[in-house]
Amino acid sequence: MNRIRAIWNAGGAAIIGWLNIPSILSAEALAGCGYDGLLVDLQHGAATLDDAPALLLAIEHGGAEPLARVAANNAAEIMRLLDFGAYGIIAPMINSAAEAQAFADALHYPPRGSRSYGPRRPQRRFGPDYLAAASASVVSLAMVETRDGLANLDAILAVPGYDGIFIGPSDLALALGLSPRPDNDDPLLIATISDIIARCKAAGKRVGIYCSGAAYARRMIAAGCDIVSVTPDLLMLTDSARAVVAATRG
Ligand code: 3PY
Ligand code: MG
Repeated sequence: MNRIRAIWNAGGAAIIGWLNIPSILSAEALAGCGYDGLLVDLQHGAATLDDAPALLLAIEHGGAEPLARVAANNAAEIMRLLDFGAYGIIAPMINSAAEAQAFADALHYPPRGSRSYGPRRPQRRFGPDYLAAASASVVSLAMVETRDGLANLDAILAVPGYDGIFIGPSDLALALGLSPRPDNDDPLLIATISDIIARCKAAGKRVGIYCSGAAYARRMIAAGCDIVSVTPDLLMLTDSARAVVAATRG
């Protein structure tokens, strides 16, 4: 069973980490730090599709559920990541019901979707029963973070075959005419996030959000989020490096 889905089924919220740095050493180590899942960011992180198999393997070996954000809502990329052992897919900038439908189709084998069969790594985890387990083994979140995505949210939510919405607060801020900044608490942004959460709940979909710090992530869980990401690896590294240098200078 996918760890994140198990947490959801038990009524909890999942906490995931976010990798911008394509290092198997830090991926494996961070995966053992208590995260429920660890995500390889192929959109804004440095990892390419070629880096993904080793990173996903290192995350699974380290003890967290391996996830990936694709660079774009591209069926071929999604299917390759699933074959390499990503058990969660986040697709950026979903703007319409048709885009949500294309996302859902890529995630499932026929007759439910159009995924092509060749599950190189999942077969090792699930054995010969993988086909029966495949759909439930993956958690899937479509990002709503643009003006079109917001305008079409109800139609996007009406599409079956994916778990829910993941909110990108920086792009969402831009869509609202605000400036993107970490853990933004601009009242318009917060009201929009609350509205998205409420509409996801009403539609029976999961909802999550990208966070920079623990306080914002806790606030978002309290607001109803089923999954939060906290804190991107590069930010943790630079924050602690600054603190160490400052403490040493005295
Ligand atoms: C956003 O905040 O727009 C994101 O996509 C998080 O990386
Ligand atoms: Mg974004």
